[in-house]
Amino acid sequence: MVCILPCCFIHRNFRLLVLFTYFQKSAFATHLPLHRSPMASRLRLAASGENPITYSKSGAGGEGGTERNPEEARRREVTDLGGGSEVVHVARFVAREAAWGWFDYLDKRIPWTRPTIRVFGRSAVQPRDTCYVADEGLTDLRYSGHQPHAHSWDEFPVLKDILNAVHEALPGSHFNSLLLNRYKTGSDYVSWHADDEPLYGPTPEIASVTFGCEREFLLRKKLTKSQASPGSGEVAPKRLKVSAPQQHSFLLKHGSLLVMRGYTQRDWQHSVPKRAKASSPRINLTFRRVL
Ligand SMILES: O=C(O)CCC(=O)C(=O)O
Repeated sequence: MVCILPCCFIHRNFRLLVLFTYFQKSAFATHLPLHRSPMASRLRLAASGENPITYSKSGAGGEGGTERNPEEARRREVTDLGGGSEVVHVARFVAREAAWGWFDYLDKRIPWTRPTIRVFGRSAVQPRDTCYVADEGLTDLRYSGHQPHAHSWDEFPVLKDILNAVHEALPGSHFNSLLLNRYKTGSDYVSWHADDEPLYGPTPEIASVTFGCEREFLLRKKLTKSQASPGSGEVAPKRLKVSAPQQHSFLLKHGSLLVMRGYTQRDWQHSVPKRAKASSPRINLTFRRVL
């Protein structure tokens, strides 16, 4: 008896100690900075049910690596803008590490220029860096009085990898040209416009892939003629009531894909406004099909 009592006491306390250590560990584990390790970030994505396309290290920034996750399609968000216009958003299109590999490659290897363009009859330096890549023999692209030089895909093999990934995600698409933009800081932007140049036809599909700093992408409905000049009728209305255009906002994150379809270019405009808080560069690729 003398011997049994201390033994029970020690045994019980030992169990308590084991339980305490276990709970302390698991509670601590949930507060570990998971995002710091690349492996952990993949685990975190897997745990959250997000299924990015993943590329082997050699594919990111190298040529050809394509270890893909075929379940990527699950995470797409479709926004019906009405009137036959649609936007598809895939927040995790490219896995984080691969996307940083591509960012570094594009940042260093693309021959970025900042051309002078014409806006509302005035010359101005375009408020972002740009580059254009296209198949040979296509109609030249011209916007804001500027005709960019068309580079060949062969100069940038990584762009072919990204193009293949986009084609895989969007069955039936056949992009043959690409406009690249680099926003160095939050002061760089693209103002309201539509990619409604006739060379893309009436219902172009435009696929936009983002790397680096996340930025807001805005869409607003174009005003109809009567909305744009409400006083132009025979009888002037007593009070002009111009309603605000419909607007949508998407936060385009590192490795995301946004697709504009249907009549989006005919009926809507888009922009990436200045943002003081965006302190690091963003690279955006818009894949298009010249008809
Ligand atoms: O940077 C973006 O997300 C948009 C680029 C764009 O509007 C364009 O290339 O026409």
